[in-house]
Amino acid sequence: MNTQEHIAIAEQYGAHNYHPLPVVIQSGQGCWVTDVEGRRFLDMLSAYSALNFGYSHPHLIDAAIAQLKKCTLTSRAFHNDQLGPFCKELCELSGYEAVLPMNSGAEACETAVKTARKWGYKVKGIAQNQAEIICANNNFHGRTVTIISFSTDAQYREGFGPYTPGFPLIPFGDPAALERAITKNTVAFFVEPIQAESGILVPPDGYLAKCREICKKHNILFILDEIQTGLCRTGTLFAWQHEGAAARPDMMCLGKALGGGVLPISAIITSWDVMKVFQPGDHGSTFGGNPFACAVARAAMHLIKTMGLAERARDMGEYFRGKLRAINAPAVKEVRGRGLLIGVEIKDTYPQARWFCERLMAEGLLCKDAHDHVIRFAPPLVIEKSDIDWAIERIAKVLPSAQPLSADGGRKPAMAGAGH
Ligand code: IF1
Repeated sequence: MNTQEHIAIAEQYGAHNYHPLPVVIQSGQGCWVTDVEGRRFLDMLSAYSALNFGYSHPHLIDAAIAQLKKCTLTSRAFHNDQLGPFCKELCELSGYEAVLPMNSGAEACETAVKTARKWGYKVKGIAQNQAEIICANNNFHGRTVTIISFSTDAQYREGFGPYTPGFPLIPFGDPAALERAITKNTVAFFVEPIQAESGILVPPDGYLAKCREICKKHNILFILDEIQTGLCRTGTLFAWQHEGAAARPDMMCLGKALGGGVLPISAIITSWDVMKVFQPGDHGSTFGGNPFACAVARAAMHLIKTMGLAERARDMGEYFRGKLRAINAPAVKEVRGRGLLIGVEIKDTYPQARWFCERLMAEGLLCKDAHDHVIRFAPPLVIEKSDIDWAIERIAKVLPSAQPLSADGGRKPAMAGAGH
């Protein structure tokens, strides 16, 4: 089947909850993919930071195949020989004490919410059903009903009510707003260290450390969603580490790259003081902690420890941002980001980011808009300098080719569902 035929059957039989670029990927190696027509593309999205190790990394594929042949699933009704080592290695890597494994990122965030609420009732002594978890405007933590209940994005919420109560919202990047929002019922502040979906928004220096200090002072949990930013993406193992130990959260949500881009596995990690709130039967998942995912995650953690990925992401990110800034196209408002999580914001007098992504695709480079006006570049962390140079040649051709929109029309309306 060719590209059009693949797209046609996906459209006919699959729900229309995405609006993908019209490329049908068949295989991938490192940072490069090949489509069903045999064309090659440089991937600068990495499945939204899940493919930090690139496609088909031999160490991950070998670990996956070995475990696949042994045992894939036991459920938590029994022990399996991968779960314990996985939890231990994740604790050693992160410096935390206890792990609760799940599957998707959204499930990890749900687990964080449940944990914080239970901690509030059992440890802090908050009155039943009164717990509040403060979240930030423009957050993105996933798609479940509870999580979209605290989204501020109309498209993610509309038509999915009634919503879960208990999530006051404050502006991102403003510690004073956090302190003002805290009440006697507050159990946690839950936030992304960099808001990726909202356009790679990096908070002011010192923001996370200040938030941690406020949380400590008021005895509330400081919880970071490192699902997209974690595991070396931003140039440190976790994004909060840019601010040092002063920003260390009480709990983190991890996902995406934890499964090496091979399969879904997520987790919350925290202290025993918090994790102790769970008793057998309180929470769980059929596939959570399965030996297949744990074995692959262990291989992914081994790569993190041995490949120098964080330094790579930092150096390549700096190099890439420098080259992007040097392009100096009139359409560009700002180039920002940390490590290899990079956003190029387009001025609103120019076409939307999708327009650029389509043209970059025609040049052999795959990337994705974040909201309407930001081109997101987040390549696998194994990317080579020569790949970045190759990309920059294409980007330097496409960015300046955009013409300003006519004064009367302003920005053209997005295509339906253009965000995804
Ligand atoms: C989609 C965005 C990225 C996440 C953070 C939790 C989750 C995500 C910080 C949930 C997931 C993905 C999901 C995907 C698009 C994508 C995304 F644009 F929507 F925001 F990456 F930027 N926390 N992000 O980024 O993890 O349940 O998906 O495993 O929903 O379309 P998940």
